[in-house]
Amino acid sequence: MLRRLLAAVLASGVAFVGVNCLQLSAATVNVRVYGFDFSANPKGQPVLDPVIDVGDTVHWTWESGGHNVQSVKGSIETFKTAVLPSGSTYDYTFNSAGQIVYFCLPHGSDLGNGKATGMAGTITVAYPGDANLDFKVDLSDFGILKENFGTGTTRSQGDFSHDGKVDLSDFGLLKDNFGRAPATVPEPASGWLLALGVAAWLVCRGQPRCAR
Ligand SMILES: [Cu+2]
Repeated sequence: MLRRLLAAVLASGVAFVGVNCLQLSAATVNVRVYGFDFSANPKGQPVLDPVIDVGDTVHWTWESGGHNVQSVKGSIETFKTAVLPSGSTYDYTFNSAGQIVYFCLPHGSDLGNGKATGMAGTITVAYPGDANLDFKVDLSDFGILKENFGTGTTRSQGDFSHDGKVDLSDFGLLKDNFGRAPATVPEPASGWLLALGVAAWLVCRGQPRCAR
């Protein structure tokens, strides 16, 4: 009896893993260049460094002149502009997951250790499904999605489709990206792990004593 139940749950878990959902299309994210800051928020609001998905483009707009953007030495993405006047724009598409630090040469400096000081910013580039921003999509991300399923509203809670909800479409994106990690990060994850995680979740649902 127990074995039958387990088989049924596993089957439903695997079927659930098979859910096919929307593909995330690449987005363009705005960053303003002004004063001595780079910010995804408009001027007057708190300075915000954006979190984007792999494949997204950052569109910098110079709201004041005399600045440039350039990545620090050793960055996984390399870009550099001239010092540009107000009204200029620059686009760069980020295809590698990780944290990219950049700065303005006239008003900041490269510290040489992957960090920058003065007028500097970061672009955090993550795979869809990477809720905790460790640049891997694994069971810990599934755990976060599970905790916030139906209630979460933000990317860090599992809203990978950017629709303000944590739902099946987000699970689909996590599933499609499961196991992704930069080449330097060993990642033993496989679809099997996710299937087992989902099966455990389904077994747990409706059982108040089960640790979620
Ligand atoms: Cu500057």
